[in-house]
Amino acid sequence: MDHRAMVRLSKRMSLALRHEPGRFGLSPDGAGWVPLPAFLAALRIDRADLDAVVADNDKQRFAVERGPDGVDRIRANQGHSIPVDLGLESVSPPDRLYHGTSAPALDSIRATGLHRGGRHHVHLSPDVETARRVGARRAGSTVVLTVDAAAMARDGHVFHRSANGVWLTEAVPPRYLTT
Ligand code: HQG
Repeated sequence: MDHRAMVRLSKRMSLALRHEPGRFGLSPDGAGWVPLPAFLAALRIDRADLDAVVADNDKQRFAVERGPDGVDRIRANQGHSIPVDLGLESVSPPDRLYHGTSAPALDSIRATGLHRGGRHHVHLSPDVETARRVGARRAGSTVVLTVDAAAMARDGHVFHRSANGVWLTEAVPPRYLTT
């Protein structure tokens, strides 16, 4: 598979595991896992292609492991819009986290803070470079906001870190944000 084919397959896998499993005839369990044999059949791919995407994925979006029934299973590490409980523990965050977005969203973010939208959490990056890449997916010039995660944690906001290092929290009120 060339790089473009891998990106295309990664997007289909994300769609099936995070957003529209029903469209592929799949029903993830409560923690988001799908048995690998069913997943391969639903997406009409073979194990080698799947392993290539899982291993090479720039953001380690997927986890594959042996399930308690002895069957391999797969899930997305984060980013779901379907209801799943990833079972992530709450962890205390670094003092600062970052959020990349686009300039047109700034007024609204300054007024109401960061919202999770269709996802389960607001996604925050551990460093400016990563946040810039996330923000660059949007039209308009990229803006990186600094989140005072230390103050949020002091004030009782809960943070999780996904298996691929993305920081997650319910919402970020405007007072913790600076540009
Ligand atoms: C914006 C990708 C206006 C927010 C990335 C963002 C990430 C507001 C957009 C992961 C707002 C939501 C998540 C407000 C938030 N007013 N706009 N009050 N609050 N927004 O895609 O953080 O490739 O749901 O700034 O790499 O961009 O999917 O979130 O622009 O890790 O693995 O609303 O998705 O990972 O967009 O990206 P998203 P995100 P994957």
